Amino acid sequence: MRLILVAVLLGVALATRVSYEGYKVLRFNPTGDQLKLLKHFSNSPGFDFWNEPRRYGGNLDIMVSPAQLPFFLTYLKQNSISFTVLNENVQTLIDAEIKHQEATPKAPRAISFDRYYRHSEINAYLEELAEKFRDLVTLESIGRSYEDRDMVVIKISSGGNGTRPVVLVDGGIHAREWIAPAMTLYIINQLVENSTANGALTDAVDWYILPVLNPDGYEFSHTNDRLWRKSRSRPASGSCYGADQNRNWDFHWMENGASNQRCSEIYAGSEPFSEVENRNLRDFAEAHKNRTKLYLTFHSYGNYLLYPWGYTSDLPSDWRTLQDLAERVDRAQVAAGGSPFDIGTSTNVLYAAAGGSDDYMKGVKGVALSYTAELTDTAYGFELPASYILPTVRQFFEGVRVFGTYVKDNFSAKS
Ligand SMILES: *[C@@H]1O[C@H](CO)[C@@H](O)[C@H](O)[C@H]1NC(C)=O
Ligand SMILES: *[C@@H]1O[C@H](CO)[C@@H](O)[C@H](O)[C@H]1NC(C)=O
Ligand SMILES: *[C@@H]1O[C@H](CO)[C@@H](O)[C@H](O)[C@H]1NC(C)=O
Ligand SMILES: CC(=O)N[C@H]1CO[C@H](CO)[C@@H](O)[C@@H]1O
Ligand SMILES: [Zn+2]
Repeated sequence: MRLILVAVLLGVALATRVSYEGYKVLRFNPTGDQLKLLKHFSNSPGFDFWNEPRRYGGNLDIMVSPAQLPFFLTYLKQNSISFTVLNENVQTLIDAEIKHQEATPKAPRAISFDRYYRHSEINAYLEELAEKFRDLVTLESIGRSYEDRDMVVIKISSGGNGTRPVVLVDGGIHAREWIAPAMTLYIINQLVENSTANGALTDAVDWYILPVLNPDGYEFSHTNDRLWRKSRSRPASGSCYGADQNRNWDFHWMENGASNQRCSEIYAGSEPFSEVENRNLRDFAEAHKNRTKLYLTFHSYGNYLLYPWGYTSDLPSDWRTLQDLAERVDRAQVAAGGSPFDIGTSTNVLYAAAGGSDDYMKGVKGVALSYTAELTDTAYGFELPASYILPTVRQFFEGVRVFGTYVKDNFSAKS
């Protein structure tokens, strides 16, 4: 009986997974005119823009369904738009990933970064650390997600009684960008469990880290649709769930690079802060804004290190400081074996997007140093095999070390 039940449940789970069989990812290096043509497809069924070119000559990757492919290829030919095939069949990678996720032992065991962890495993890890490292770690629930998941911030503080400068970190605002929560977990792991090597980063600075800012979307991307991006809030009408949480912050909301169409991947939400997950982080950031000196939010992919503004191509008055620090971060991660990041404002000439968390933290919460990191530039895009997790997060941790050292050197009382 039980076996049959398990089989039935498994069947249901498998049946509800979205298939990307025959979907291809095409990579373009479009001219300005070509980009205009290609952008017409950005909200069409069967087309998924995996990224946006950040600068002239940058890459644009578009996933196309098998149904749309013949027509699209003809269109490209007629308009003399060249491309390369980045991925022949997205489902092949997803199948391999599912197999690996299932074959690799799950928690409880020492954290190992050899697979992507589920939201419940991530929270369990935080609890384990809070129990084992009572002098260093406390947890704070900042609220529940739309589907009632606990959003837990880990506070790493070796003392100072709440007077030290704070570095605020999050990841996973976009569900399918799995390397982002993995990066936040590695930072936690290194700051807490590798204090011999990293004690200097926590002896004068407090770290507040939210591993998954979109837990419902993240889980949905594990169980139903690997390439889900948005939150999972129920629409007032229609069948398109969720909003792009990185268009939903209340700073120049909807002014640029966002959509008011519910089905769009960049739907900004019905109003600023329509998404409860963002409200939760907003309130937490408000409570600690006096001490927060640096905000760092992880995404993938493309190897970009971006700072405000995203809503306009205007530069903030302190852009030199932001640029210089980003360059130092990049040098450190390159020295650790990473490939170089493109550095600049989120708008970077071509692609404005208002309502992002980095703009909000700087523009509203007054966190001068605010960055978005788009990790990895492999041909896998979001479908980064688990074997890449450890090298990726190790390399970028050296950049995180530069961020933390900068905050310590510039903002701590050094008492
Ligand atoms: C920390 O703050 C509390 C209350 O604000 C105070 O009672 C305590 O003495 C402080 N501890 C240190 C080490 O400063
Ligand atoms: C601790 O940090 C050092 C220095 O970055 C690194 O070489 C080592 O691999 C880390 N150890 C663990 C267990 O992560
Ligand atoms: C932040 O600092 C300002 C001015 O120093 C003070 O008025 C305010 O109460 C502080 N807010 C918090 C949340 O500590
Ligand atoms: C403004 C300021 O004091 N900047 C300093 C921050 O700390 C770094 C060292 O990590 C210095 O090089 C900067 O001059
Ligand atoms: Zn993203």
